[in-house]
Amino acid sequence: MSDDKDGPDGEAGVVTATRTRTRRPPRYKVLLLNDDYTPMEFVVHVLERFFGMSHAQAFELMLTVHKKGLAVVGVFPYEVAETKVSQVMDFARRHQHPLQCTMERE
Ligand code: TYC
Repeated sequence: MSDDKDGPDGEAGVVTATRTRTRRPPRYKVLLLNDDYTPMEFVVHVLERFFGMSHAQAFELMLTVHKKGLAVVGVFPYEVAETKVSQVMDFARRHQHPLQCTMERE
């Protein structure tokens, strides 16, 4: 029996096994590193300004970095992560603080 869904050779019921996989684009963690010199208030300001955090969120995350040495402050597509890192590094440099921000593939 052949119907409209059959191909030209009448291959009803044959499911093609090969399928192009849908890959989600890689994401990148933006990490903030602790140091002994950057003022806590400056770090809080950075987190509010460049990562859209509330003051309370920013303060809590700053303390996590201070205590643990580093923390992930956000996860983004490559170009967004790169922009955040540049913004933080430029801002810190302009204020003469040694704050370090890096990114790594998730
Ligand atoms: N450790 C710094 C201080 O005691 C504060 C600080 C927190 C610095 C987080 C960097 O990413 C940082 N002033």
